[in-house]
Amino acid sequence: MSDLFAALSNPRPREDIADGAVLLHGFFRNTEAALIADLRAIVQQAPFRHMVTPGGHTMSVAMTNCGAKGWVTDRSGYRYDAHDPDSGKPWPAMPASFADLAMRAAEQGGFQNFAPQACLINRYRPGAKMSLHQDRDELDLGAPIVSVSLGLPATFLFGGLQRADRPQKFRLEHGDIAVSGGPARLAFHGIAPLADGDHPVMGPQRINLTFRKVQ
Ligand code: MD3
Ligand code: FE
Repeated sequence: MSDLFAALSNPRPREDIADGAVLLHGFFRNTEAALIADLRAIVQQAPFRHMVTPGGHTMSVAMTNCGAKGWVTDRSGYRYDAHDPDSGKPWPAMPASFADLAMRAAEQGGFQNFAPQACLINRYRPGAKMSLHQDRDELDLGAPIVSVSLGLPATFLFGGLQRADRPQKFRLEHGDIAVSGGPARLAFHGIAPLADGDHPVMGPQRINLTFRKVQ
């Protein structure tokens, strides 16, 4: 594809949403084959599961991980763990296709040398949501979080540093990447209940990959 055609077919590639937060629209559109093949292999080794929050609620989003560490929750709390609690095995390694994409996106967002240690993989089926929350289980809050969306579109809720701040809404589509760091790193955010649909590549679901430096 020529650069001119790429630019014409992706008219709004970059959307700055706050100081430290940017949406990169269509970042991997049309080049997702390796990413999706690697995703399928991870999910075969470490299947999606619905985890339980410390409060005893089963999450509507199903999750798995790849990388040296994975995010888990159960009745005892949230933590990063090197092992999949369902199998006792280490999480699948982070594929180069994942790490390279995250690093290139972080660079576009103004964060050099991003080296993700964990990739949390979220699966939303229609109706699944993620309530407003902060990501604060990572020790190094100087590193950004890079999030990659695949499949059905979602409404991303981006609030402020206080839970009560009214969130702004942004649409996240297949191929979009969000980079959140700096002053936006502790912003409250969430995903509205996923609307019904059937994505041509991913089927009736949305998958989100979030890349994190944990330690
Ligand atoms: C803004 N995931 O896994 S990604 C999560 O689409 C999570 O599955 C959502 O929130 C999802 O924790 C949203 C976009 C995102 C991720 C991390 C952020 C936005 C963020 C951290 C700070 C501010
Ligand atoms: Fe989050």
